Amino acid sequence: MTGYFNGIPAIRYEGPESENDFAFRHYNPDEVVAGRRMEDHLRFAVAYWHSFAWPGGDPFGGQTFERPWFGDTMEHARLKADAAFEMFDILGVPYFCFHDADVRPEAGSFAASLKQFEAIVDHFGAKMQTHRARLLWSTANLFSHRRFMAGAATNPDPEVFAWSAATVKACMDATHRLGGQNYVLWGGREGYETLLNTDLGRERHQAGRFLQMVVDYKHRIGFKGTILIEPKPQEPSKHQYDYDVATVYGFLKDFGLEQEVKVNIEQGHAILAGHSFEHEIALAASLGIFGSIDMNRNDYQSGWDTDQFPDSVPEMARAYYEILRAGGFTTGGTNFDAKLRRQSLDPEDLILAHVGAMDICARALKAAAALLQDGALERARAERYAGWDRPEAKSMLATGTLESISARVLESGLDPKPRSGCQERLENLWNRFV
Ligand code: XUL
Ligand code: CO
Repeated sequence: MTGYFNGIPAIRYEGPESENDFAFRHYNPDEVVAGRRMEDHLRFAVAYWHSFAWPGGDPFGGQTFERPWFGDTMEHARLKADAAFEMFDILGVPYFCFHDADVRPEAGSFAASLKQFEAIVDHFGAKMQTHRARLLWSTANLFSHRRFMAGAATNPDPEVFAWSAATVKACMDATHRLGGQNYVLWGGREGYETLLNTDLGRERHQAGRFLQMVVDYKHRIGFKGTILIEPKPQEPSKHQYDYDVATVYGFLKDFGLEQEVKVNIEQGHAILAGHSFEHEIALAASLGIFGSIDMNRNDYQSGWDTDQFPDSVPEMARAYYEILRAGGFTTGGTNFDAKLRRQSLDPEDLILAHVGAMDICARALKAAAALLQDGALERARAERYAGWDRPEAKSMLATGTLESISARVLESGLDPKPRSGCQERLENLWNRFV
């Protein structure tokens, strides 16, 4: 025991009337919602980087947090892992996620860093024998170190491409060894600062080849998890190639990977791209590439990626409605890629941030499930498109030509009548459930 969370009890479900801060009011893992245990629907994961590696800095000031595991030695890294698994137990979360750089100190060479990484992965393996948390996904940090300042796979220097490929191999090996459910690629520096020094076509081709190598390797080692790309439009780079779901889909099609790779959608990134979270989820589902979510909001005024814990049931309900409509998660889950505010210094803050977020997601899931089960919204949607069930409409779409359609319009004296979209009525319906 590290003692870091001393005095904080394991969090249990106590129901909506509870006055205990250290209790769930809505998240009841075993409660069945729409035919599935809540825990199996939501598949919560804690993000190692924000909860255990982030020191509390912002562009105007450095570290505010003091954690006993902050430091560059392997002893620090092991202490951090021990504290992390203690927190997973307190929260009862089924999953966690990490980058290589979150869990091990970097050493003087690639080989030496790899050795330290493998030692920590062994430590995780041992912890997972005696603790419940499993690995939802891991990923390579190809953006923090200065060697990646001009990109990883898209770097003008082939040596950085090689370093990045070797790093991803190591992270995929770790994910496979720990039984991870997915492997994520977020292109933090895969983009550009200025077109004046950038060969956009060449960089995109490098990124495509890189991803093909990742998929090849997945099959060679027999990794059964899902490869996920996490779209984001900008920040840290001015423009990132994985801008949003639509852009990623075009990229996957171009490189023949649309059956191989899905997306990890983050609410804050959707907002930066000028979309809603539910838009990105619904689009990915309709394209057959929905994978997983990072559940962290952005401040709507700030214009950057503030990575805050969710605080709005109505907003999250929209997201879970789309996820349920798409059939729910398979290998994906709800990863809290969220960090405390930098004044939230205490161990309690770390626990309570997750408790509140898990409760919000649970309420949102229940509201979404109730509305889906009620069926009124889906009936209204089906009704709106009912004309397309008619045989002549079906054959027009399947085999029509402009000439044949034009002939039919002239012959029949067709005169379409506008109908209400009923938006306010549907919003009223929605608000009865949330
Ligand atoms: C950055 C971000 C990352 C990815 C993993 O905005 O979301 O933390 O989730 O690299
Ligand atoms: Co993320």
